[in-house]
Amino acid sequence: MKLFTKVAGALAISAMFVAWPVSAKEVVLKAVTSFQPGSLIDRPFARFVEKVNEEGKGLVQIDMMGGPSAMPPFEVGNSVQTGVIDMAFVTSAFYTNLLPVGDGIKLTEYTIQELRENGGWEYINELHNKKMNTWFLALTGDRVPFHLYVNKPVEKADLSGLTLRVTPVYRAFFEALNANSIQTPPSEVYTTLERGVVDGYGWPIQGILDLGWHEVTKARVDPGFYTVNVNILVNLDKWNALSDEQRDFLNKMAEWVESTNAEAEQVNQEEAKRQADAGMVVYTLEGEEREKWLDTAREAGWAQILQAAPDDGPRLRELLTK
Ligand code: 173
Repeated sequence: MKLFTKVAGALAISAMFVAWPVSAKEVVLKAVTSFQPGSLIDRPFARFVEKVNEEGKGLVQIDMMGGPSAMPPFEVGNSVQTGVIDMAFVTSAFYTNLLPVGDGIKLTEYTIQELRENGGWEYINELHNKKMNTWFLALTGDRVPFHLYVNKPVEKADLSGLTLRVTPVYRAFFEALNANSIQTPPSEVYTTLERGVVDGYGWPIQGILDLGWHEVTKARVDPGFYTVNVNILVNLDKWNALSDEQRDFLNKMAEWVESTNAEAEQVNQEEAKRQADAGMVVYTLEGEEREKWLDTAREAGWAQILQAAPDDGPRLRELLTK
């Protein structure tokens, strides 16, 4: 046997022994986030990835492929459905093309911990399995409300004359109060405001300052409405191909990241203070106007979901509302 063949053979054999225990056990999941890395909305996922990579050595690792500059946010649902990526951090409003009823999760009156108890998570997961080939691993943001931010006064539950930047989260609500709407991904919010293309936009209470939007935003309207859901989804074929040990580990990590959702209440207050410190004012609707604001949000929200998903909407509503 020639030396080269011997060496190559020995290397191949040692590679088998060295590599085998790792490659058989460890899976690397390719992930994309649909929110700006480093921003508050993305933070739960950044922490999740860090913890998985630290505690999952030899079992599960996550390879972060990037954020909105690597993949447009409204494409992320398609990519995790088809297996272009294995894992996504994405809000249900960004994949209404695949699962229109998913946008209804914003109307939940329960936390994710409660939804795991009352069958809500199970139904949401089943919808994700069947309609978009994904496993609904975890939900973040359930204690974070959305708000309207504006550069013109809003003294009543009436948005006549305003053009607002929306996503599916806000469209039905703002239009029910007579606003014009323009849909954009988050990456276009700053310039549309700066150029005066819109008079305001919807966004959670968190993240305005780390996106720099306080520079082009005069005011927030209170009260907030709905709750955020930014979800960790796993391609279903990938999920099914994992070992029990890998799935158990990821479920444990999911439970952990969902437990950190409770920290949001404090962050919400800190964010409101940072907005005030940056000079943003608050228009607070009170009394009947406040009632009208919240009732319209809820009613227009559910009407939109029931219209878009007449089969699945009613069951979702039963499970999410008190
Ligand atoms: O405003 C948005 O882009 C949006 O729909 C959203 C959803 C969840 C978290 C942050 C933003």
